[in-house]
Amino acid sequence: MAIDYAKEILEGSARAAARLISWLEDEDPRAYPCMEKLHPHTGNAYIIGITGSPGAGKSTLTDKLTHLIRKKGLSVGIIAVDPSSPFTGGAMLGDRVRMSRLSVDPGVFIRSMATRGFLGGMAKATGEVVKVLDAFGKDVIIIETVGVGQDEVDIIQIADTTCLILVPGLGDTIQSMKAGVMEIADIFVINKADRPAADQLFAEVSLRVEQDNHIKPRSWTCPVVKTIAVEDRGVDELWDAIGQHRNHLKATGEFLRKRRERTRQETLRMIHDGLFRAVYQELQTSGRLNAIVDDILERRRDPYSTRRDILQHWLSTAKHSKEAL
Ligand SMILES: Nc1nc2c(ncn2[C@@H]2O[C@H](COP(=O)(O)OP(=O)(O)O)[C@@H](O)[C@H]2O)c(=O)[nH]1
Ligand SMILES: [Mg+2]
Repeated sequence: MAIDYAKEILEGSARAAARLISWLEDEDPRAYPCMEKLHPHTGNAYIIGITGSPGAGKSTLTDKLTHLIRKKGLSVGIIAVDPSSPFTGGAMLGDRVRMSRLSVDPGVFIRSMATRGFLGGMAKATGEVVKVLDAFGKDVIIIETVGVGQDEVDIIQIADTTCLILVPGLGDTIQSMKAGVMEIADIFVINKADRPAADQLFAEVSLRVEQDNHIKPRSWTCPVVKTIAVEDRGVDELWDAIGQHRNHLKATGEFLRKRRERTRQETLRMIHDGLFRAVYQELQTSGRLNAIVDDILERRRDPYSTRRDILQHWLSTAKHSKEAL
């Protein structure tokens, strides 16, 4: 009998959720029958992205925000993605300590993920984990990630509302900010507002938002919120801003449009992955791959007609490869 984590998760088992997530991270094929069963129970959670430089206060803010959301009677799932500490676990340990009070609350599920550099990518794994927590019944899911590379931009695109955390004096001046980073933000947060340079950064960011709106008018004007995460200040305002953005998305139809686009991308990616895996397996098991590479390397063949031949061959034998799908 296959282990039915889906059933256990729907019955409220955090242990089963954790196990299924490990399978997903390892791309263990046993995860997929469970995910099929969970799919009808997904789509209800609201997804918040918290991004910014290391040390900006993302974990502290996530912790405080989570306490606030819990007080409103909603449950929370937290996914901490930290590509800067792939194997050491240093930053993740820090996050765990910071969120220690939360970890004893059954209404909160915390998962740290480190990049492993596998083919599937972090964004894919994070998207799957979001679905598990969604089906598990979490009302709000917070993804904390360092906002640097493309992988992180992809991760943050999973979120309905993205908060970019900026800090005075961390080199987070508006000039140094890449256009792409500005564009992914729905809400700007100036954290560590206890620092003297906070007002200046606040003014800079506000001006930049105004200018950007002028150049390229958007139906949503990004609010700029000041917080002092360590003192639990400004967190109410942040939660209000998130609520306003959510209302805006729903009222304009943008919410559904974004989710539809995400589903479309995901469906195409899954077809892509599935086909690739099937063809790759066939090449591996038949032992043809090395010979093909030698042929191309020694100019006996070219990669273009080779691709066509491989796909044609695979299609003609596809019925034998059915189990690979
Ligand atoms: N002064 C001050 N320090 C803060 C504030 N928020 C967080 N910190 C501190 O900044 C450091 C990094 O915070 P952390 O939440 O781990 O940042 P992350 O790397 O973005 O997750 C910690 O030592 C926090 O105590 C704040 O509002 N003011
Ligand atoms: Mg952190």
